[in-house]
Amino acid sequence: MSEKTLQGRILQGIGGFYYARDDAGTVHTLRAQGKLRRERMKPKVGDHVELSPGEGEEHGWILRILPRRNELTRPPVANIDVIVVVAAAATPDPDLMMVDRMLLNARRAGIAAQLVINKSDLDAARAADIAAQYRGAGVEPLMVCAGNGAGLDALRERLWGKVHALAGQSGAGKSTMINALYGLSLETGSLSRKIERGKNTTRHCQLIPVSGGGMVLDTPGFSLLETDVFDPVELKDSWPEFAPCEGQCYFQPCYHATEPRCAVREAVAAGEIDPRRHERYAALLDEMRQRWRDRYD
Ligand SMILES: Nc1nc2c(ncn2[C@@H]2O[C@H](COP(=O)(O)OP(=O)(O)O)[C@@H](O)[C@H]2O)c(=O)[nH]1
Ligand SMILES: [Mg+2]
Ligand SMILES: [Zn+2]
Repeated sequence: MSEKTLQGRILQGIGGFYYARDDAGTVHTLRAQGKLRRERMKPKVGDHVELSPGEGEEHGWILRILPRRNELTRPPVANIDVIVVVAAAATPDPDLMMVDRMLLNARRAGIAAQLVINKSDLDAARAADIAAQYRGAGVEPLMVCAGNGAGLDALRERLWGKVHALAGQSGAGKSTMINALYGLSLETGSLSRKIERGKNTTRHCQLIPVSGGGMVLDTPGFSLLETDVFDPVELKDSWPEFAPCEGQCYFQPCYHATEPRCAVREAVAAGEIDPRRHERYAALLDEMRQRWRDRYD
């Protein structure tokens, strides 16, 4: 093993091999050291690692995984800066319950979320209405049209230098958006010939470095729809627009669902919080209460 150690970031992992880029931009082919395997520390795409580079045709080794800032299980990725939740204004009809679930899961994972409403060319009024629903929700909605590029400069600017992943309904325009943002061609664009060679069409999740020092995660079916079971009283913490009301309800704690003299419900009635967003919150709360009751079954 080489004496030299470097730091790198895992861009991709396939069949026990990992591809990590060091600070100088060199991509190393690596395997995880036995010690990591024994400790069941499985490297994830996005991990910062200490590595020992291979010599010649030999692969190198991942010696250590540096502490993670955040991580997801499916897909197994770590240290994502922003999750871009993409919803189409039309075709397919936007499923805002799905959007809210994704925002919840991003928040629970400790990852910032950016809401992007695509296909604003198809229904500008609907796009604006969706954006309005997320006022105060901490996702600064952007309306774009990946098809003709409208709004993409603003989005690119927000994502500049960040490691980001796009999530959303199939057909919402995620691939089109990534290609339009970065001049990529996801189906054919490859990180490295070496990785591609001899592989079939199964797509793995990979980080693609883009201009500005950021990276975009290319992954088949990033759903972000699985929520762990947790105490339903915590659910409200993932609705930033409720925060100004916190502590002002008659009941403490308050679930902000059906309680009388609830400051959140009053804010909804006063038009300060979007009623549809609150309605979906109440539905998710019912679901979590049920799951919480059934958690030992
Ligand atoms: N009208 C319109 N169509 C779009 C736009 N963005 C993507 N599409 C189309 O929507 C379809 C699905 O896009 P795709 O990128 O494959 O969606 P994905 O499943 O989220 O990756 C394709 O036919 C795209 O051409 C847009 O801004 N406007
Ligand atoms: Mg796609
Ligand atoms: Zn309340």
